[in-house]
Amino acid sequence: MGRPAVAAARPVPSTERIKAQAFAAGFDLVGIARLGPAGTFPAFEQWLARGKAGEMAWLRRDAALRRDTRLPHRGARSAIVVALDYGGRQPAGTLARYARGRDYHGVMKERLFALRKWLGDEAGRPVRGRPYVDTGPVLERDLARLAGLGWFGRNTMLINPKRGSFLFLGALFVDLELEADAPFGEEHCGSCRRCIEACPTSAIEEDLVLDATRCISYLTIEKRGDIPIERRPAIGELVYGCDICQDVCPWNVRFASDARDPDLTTGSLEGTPDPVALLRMSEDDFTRRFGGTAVTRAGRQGLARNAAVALGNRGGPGDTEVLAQALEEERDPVVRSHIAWGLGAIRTPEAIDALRARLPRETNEEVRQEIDAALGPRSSGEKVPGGVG
Ligand code: B12
Ligand code: SF4
Ligand code: SF4
Repeated sequence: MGRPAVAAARPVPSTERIKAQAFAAGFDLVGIARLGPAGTFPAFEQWLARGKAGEMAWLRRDAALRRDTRLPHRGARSAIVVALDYGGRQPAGTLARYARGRDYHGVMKERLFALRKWLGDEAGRPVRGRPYVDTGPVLERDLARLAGLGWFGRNTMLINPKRGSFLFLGALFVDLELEADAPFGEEHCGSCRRCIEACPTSAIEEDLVLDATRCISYLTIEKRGDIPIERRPAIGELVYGCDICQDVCPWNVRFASDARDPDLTTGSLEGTPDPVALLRMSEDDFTRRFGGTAVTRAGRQGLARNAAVALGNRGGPGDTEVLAQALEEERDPVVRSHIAWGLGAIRTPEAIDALRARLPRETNEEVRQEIDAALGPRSSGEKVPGGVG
């Protein structure tokens, strides 16, 4: 009996070939970074300490591992850092562009696993390593800058001078010593402050700090349970995520491209889904419609809650009736609370009648308080965005 043939180890492919393979796999930018201390970790620690992460406890749990990119995956030496352009030129809508296609985590990881296999085949030995796409304790923008892919804009986005910022970032960590690219050393925001001025919730502070607790992306995606009342008016009609600080950025105005990647665009969701349909969705409807997309992160409760806020802010013809009916029929108290708020925001005599009619029948204490507040005098909100991005 002969022993199975073992492929002889060969030299690792050159960085030029690795990059060509990554481009062939569908990535739009590729750079190589040597793993080591993350330069912006002190900024991340301060951001956490100042409470800017809100309730994103998962960021705190493994915070220390973000200090140095050698920590998350033992034995890794280099990262092949990639960006995938998801098409900033798609029309603006109430559903952020990044979430309209198939979930990018899966798309990018599949490609990075294929790249690892190709590396192993080429080198004649298995290459150890793992892909990171928003899924591990890695400061991905820090790593992308280190790999030469772009600079940190004032809106904190990683901006590439030829593609703008409508990019997903990811990295394949490998146990190979690869020749690293030069870090991106320039900064091209200059005196521009358009993102700061356009942000409807004033979430962008000076010095590249983003207060996530004010950011519509956090409020509509990451925040569980209630959205703080004082934040609801400024969310406008957005139902999932926010692209405003990228839409106004001159680098996107100039360089954003059409959505081209078939893995992301096939069967993609409409940019402005009907909030009435979102509010009325059952769990099964939600899974059928949003399964396999990034929208699953908010869950049915989160999306229906956001739709109630959007309807309250829109206050269009028929919205009072929709909310009044939902106040009676909705079973989830978190969603019901936001429906009550929506009626209070619309404030027509019919909306007030619906709230008054519900109050004696409402058994949930939190919802009762929302109805009381909605019936009371309106508190002044923040400025409301005129459009949807
Ligand atoms: C938590 C998180 C959020 C939070 C907080 C965002 C934030 N800006 O902090 C919320 C929910 C608000 C969010 C929103 C969005 N996110 Co997000 N998010 C993340 C996540 C998981 C961690 C980010 C983090 O560590 N934040 C902490 C702060 C301190 O770091 P940072 O914002 O990245 O800031 C960097 C620089 O600006 C700089 N910096 C910050 N402060 C300072 C201070 C000084 C002095 C200096 C020198 C530098 C500096 O250093 C940081 C890099 O280490 C990353 C994935 C990852 N693992 O990295 C995705 C990620 C950043 N998100 C992404 C996307 C697409 C979005 C949205 C566009 C989605 C949407 N349309 O709604 C918005 C954009 C909002 C915005 N303007 O940032 C992409 C960004 C791609 C890119 N081109 O930059 C990432 C990389 C996911 C991915 N793999 O593609 N996100
Ligand atoms: S994503 Fe929207 S809310 Fe968040 S910082 Fe940008 S403009 Fe402001
Ligand atoms: S809008 Fe202006 S300040 Fe903001 S990230 Fe873009 S170039 Fe920088």
